[in-house]
Amino acid sequence: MPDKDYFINRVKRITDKYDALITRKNRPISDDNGVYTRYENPVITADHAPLIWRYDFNYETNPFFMERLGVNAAFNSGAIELDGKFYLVVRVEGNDRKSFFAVAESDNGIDNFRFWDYPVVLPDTCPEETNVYDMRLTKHEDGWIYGVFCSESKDTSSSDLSAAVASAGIVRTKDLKTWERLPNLKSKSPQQRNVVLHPEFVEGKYAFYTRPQDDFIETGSGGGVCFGLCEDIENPVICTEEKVVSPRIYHTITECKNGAGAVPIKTPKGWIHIAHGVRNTAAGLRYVIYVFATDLKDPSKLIASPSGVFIVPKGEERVGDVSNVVFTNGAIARENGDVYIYYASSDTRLHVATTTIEKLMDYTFNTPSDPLRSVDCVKQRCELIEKNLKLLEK
Ligand code: M1P
Repeated sequence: MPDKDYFINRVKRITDKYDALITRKNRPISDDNGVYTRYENPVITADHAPLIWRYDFNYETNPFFMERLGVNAAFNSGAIELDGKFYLVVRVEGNDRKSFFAVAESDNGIDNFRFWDYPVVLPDTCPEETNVYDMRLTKHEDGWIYGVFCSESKDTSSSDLSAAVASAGIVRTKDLKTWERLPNLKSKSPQQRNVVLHPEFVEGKYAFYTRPQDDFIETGSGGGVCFGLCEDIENPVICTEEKVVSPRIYHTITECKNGAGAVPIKTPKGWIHIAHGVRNTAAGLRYVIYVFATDLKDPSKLIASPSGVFIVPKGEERVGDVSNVVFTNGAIARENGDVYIYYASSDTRLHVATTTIEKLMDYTFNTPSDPLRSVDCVKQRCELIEKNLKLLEK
């Protein structure tokens, strides 16, 4: 057994390192696209998980000061602003592969995020549920904050050990501390993931963006991000046809699948959605973030679809537990027009990109849409070049 000094030194060294990490300043890095700003450091990593979650601080039972319950990753986060503070409900994945939710808060939204002492304790009302992840936080006009997340269970009807079923779990809270669990959302689709609750009533009903899928991984006949209404949030059933809002399209970034991301942001011109699209490649699936807009009065109606990618994995973001992935399930739009987009890279860590409503609207409504064929894309680009050459010749 090591002597007490060894233990004390290790506790000090690890605590100092942790304190330095969570008080580190984050600096903007220049982004030439003019749409948003990226930052030097991730805002949350596995190393941000509090030491009291991971180490046993008792010399008698942990003389080597070993990590007992490690954290493997901290990524896809719901986001909300409450009383001027930034809160994330982070997907934390233990070394045991099970994910759970934990609240982290920051004063400025770009650095110094600190986890609360305890993770979120969800009411255990769903005995078959094995895993939970990717909570979207909706400040609903009914006065509640809803969390809609993926509730994953083993598919007991299959002989495949890995077969699983995804459905949309729903919780609600007023303070992010006490959570009430509601029944999982029912829809006609065998599985659902990436479900988002719209913040306003539509036709007097709760409105959900859904992502019907035939299988746990493959969306199959699921046509893309859909929209459906629900009469009673305490007995949540999609009672309308799930209408496709943002479709999967051949040879685009949504060909393989797509899914709603952050809760849509209300702007004077329409609801702006920051979503993810997936294509297949020889190196596996590539997840990128894209944007679309829907009508203010009828959020099931697509009104703008800027071409191509909005955020792609760059540099170190490209590598992680599931490489070549960026994914978002949370953004904060402040009263002053500032927007904070929380996106995770490669299912490993969480970043922020900042922009403004004005820039987001300009991007969304003035970026041309995808003409879908190379020949037309070249035509589109030549038109831009021609206009620019004329201007620059003057
Ligand atoms: O691994 C990438 C992402 O895969 C899933 O997204 P989708 O359902 O669109 O395939 C989610 O499990 C997400 O958590 C994950 O980041």
